[in-house]
Amino acid sequence: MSQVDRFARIPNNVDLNGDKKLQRALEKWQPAFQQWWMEMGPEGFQEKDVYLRTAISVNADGWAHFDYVKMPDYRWGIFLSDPIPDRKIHFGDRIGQPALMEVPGEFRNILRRIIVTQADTEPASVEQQRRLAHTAPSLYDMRNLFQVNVEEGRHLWAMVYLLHAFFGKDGRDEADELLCRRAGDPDKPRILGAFNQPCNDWLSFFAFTMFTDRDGKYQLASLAESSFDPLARSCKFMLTEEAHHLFVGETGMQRVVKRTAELMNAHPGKDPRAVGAIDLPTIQRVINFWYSYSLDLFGGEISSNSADFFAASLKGRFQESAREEHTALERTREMPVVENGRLVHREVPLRNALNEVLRDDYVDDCERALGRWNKELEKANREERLFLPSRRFHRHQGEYSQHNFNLQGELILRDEFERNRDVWLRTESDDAFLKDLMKQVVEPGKLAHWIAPPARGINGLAEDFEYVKL
Ligand code: BYC
Repeated sequence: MSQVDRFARIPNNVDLNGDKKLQRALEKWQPAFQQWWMEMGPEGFQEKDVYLRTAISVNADGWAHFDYVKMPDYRWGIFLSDPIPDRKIHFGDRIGQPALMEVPGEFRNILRRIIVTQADTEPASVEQQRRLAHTAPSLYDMRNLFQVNVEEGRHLWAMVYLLHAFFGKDGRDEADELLCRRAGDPDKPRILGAFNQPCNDWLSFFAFTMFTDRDGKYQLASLAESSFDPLARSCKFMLTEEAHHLFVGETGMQRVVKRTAELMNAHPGKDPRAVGAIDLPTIQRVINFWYSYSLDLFGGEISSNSADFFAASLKGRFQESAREEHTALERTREMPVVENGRLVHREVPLRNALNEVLRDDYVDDCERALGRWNKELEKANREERLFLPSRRFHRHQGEYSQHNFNLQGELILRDEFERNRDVWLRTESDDAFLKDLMKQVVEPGKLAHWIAPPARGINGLAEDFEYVKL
């Protein structure tokens, strides 16, 4: 088991103390990170005591410690899951060879690009969410927001460690750049589309942690299969923390849907907005918006990059180890593509379709969560149902991005899309309504009118525990 140094300036289980050059480089990056956190982290709450969990080991039983912490004092550290002795590469063109402990020259550029892309999403999400605490529906939710934020910060550390440790000066420069780009800034935007979209209300926050963080789960899981062992082990441990972020999103949406159904039943015939509920069409539009941007995060349906990543054994499929065939050669994947103004089926070599294969697993997972939200409607005897739009709807990357589709995935003309835009996608007036509705609630145990209470508190504590001391 790897030794965790909890009390070092940078907590770690990678023996930083034994590599003075790396330690110095990371200790130089640390104040820049902290400055970024003060500038771009949660606005207005940096001095408050927050009941947070901090990673302190990589043991499955008891990896986290819970206590009050001021966010700038959070112990962001570097944790890799324990190594597997004599690990062998289990997919791609290098099956059977020993896992890589260093970066081979020929893979340097693509591996760096994968790591930088992963890294860039972490600070981006913190930037997108930095003002949300001002409208938190409860102390419980505010605390969850901060928990997600500090852990995204730790995930940035996980990737920056890899850049510093394995990519020399290029890696250090990339690590500096990660603190310079800004979510939504037209002059220095974040790399991937979803991370430049505004996330200014809690319905968007829950949809983001449900759909966008869930892309994170699938990307991290495929990188946890990587032949580059330090990346695989970093991602494996990140997934442990990620599970809570997905919980926040999925149950947050569920609590909103539940409350809406209650208020609709209590006030039959009334406009739900007039009785302080978030109406189902608004919830659906917010789902459509974040789901479609999150689908884009898997990249193009047909991608030579994905084939290269797999061939080089750098990025596998979801649960690659559990699959039967690990070369992904000699198989194809059928998918609809647009040709001459019509949707037709095309057979694509499997290696070029791996983004779509990963998207399949993601879509199934999203459908499962939708089922739970609809269960709330069913339990309340409502007939309305929420749904996921077609994966072709409102896409900005890949095969479908040059065309227009309706929610069912039928090819339509641009005019028709534009005529329906405000019915299908969140509008400025939705944003204004949500802004007006969402007011901060800070009394322990109390909740905003538009959301149902959580099923239980954090870490076995009561719902009215003082999760943030204001
Ligand atoms: N926006 O061959 P293509 C998370 C670019 S989220 C903008 O179609 P490829 C988290 C692409 O970079 C998980 N650009 O796709 C969640 C390429 O550009 P270059 C993050 C995009 O390369 C919430 C070009 O289009 N992790 O952890 O097979 C909170 C053609 O690309 C987009 C990763 O992304 C887009 N949506 O796959 C906090 C894992 N999509 O190179 C955290 C690492 C594609 O021609 N990244 N492009 O300039 C990857 O594995 C791949 O880069 C992608 C794209 C899956 C993103």
